[in-house]
Amino acid sequence: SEAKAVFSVIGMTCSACAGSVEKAVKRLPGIREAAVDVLNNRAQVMYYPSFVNEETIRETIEDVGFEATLIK
Ligand code: 9UX
Repeated sequence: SEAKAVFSVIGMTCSACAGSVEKAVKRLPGIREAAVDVLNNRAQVMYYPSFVNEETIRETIEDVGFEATLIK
């Protein structure tokens, strides 16, 4: 089954920032889709909980250089 997580992502100032977050998240195992909205500071991720969890996704966003908080 599939789950959805929404993160607040602070510090993205351009669409290339959003692109690097999307790319990093999509490289994780168990990700179905990642969509990053730079204007609203949001990242929405559809994932398979058997393979990856919200904290791993959150830490991956932080590793790219942005502050990420799970909001949903
Ligand atoms: Mo360009 Mo966005 O260096 O922070 S990727 S501004």
